[in-house]
Amino acid sequence: PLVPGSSASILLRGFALPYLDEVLPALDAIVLAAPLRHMATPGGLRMSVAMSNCGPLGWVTDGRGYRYARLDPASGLPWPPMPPVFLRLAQEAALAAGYPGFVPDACLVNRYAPGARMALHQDRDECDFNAPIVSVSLGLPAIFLFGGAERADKAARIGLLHGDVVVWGGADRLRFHGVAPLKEGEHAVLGAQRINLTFRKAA
Ligand code: MD5
Ligand code: FE
Repeated sequence: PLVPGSSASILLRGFALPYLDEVLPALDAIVLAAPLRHMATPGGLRMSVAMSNCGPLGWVTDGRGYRYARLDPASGLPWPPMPPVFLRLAQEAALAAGYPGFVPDACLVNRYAPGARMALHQDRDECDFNAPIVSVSLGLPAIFLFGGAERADKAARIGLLHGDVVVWGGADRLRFHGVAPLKEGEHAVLGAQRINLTFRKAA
């Protein structure tokens, strides 16, 4: 377990590393077609994390709320397709964590520059909370905040490194979670940023 009392999430250290020769060029193509952008929360605040998506559905936020959308609001075009290596990585990680048959239809690309953070929240915009979420960390290390079922519950701090994959499932799927402000640094492969790929079954 990730922390005592958590049963259904698994941290797979370095699981993504063998995939990166294919993943990184595919990621470059995605952010060329659907550039990373700072979206606004429903309350009108600019998010410090820059985001894009690939796959049939993409997570978006604006003054109308949070939702999954088939089209990139910036271009009016469908999001770039999910590269086969992304799907393979997500499915093989889910299988390794005990979740066979995971078929993600959304991949959110989160880009953290130094100082960027994600406040404690739950992922509740998906239709099926029984499906796990697979997250892939790339670039600079981050401190992940793994909270409880209530916002006020104390969060455990988990260091996530380049190539780490976490499969969030079962009872952990609806825990509050976030990312502490990214520390300055220069990663040998990714430079001064952390990228997180989050694979979900949204529909
Ligand atoms: C990140 N992104 O590192 C994280 C990885 C997001 C987000 O939180 O919403 O884009 S996904 C971590 C996650 C997902 C679902 C459940 C739990 C954690 N959890 O129960 O702790 O950019
Ligand atoms: Fe989240």
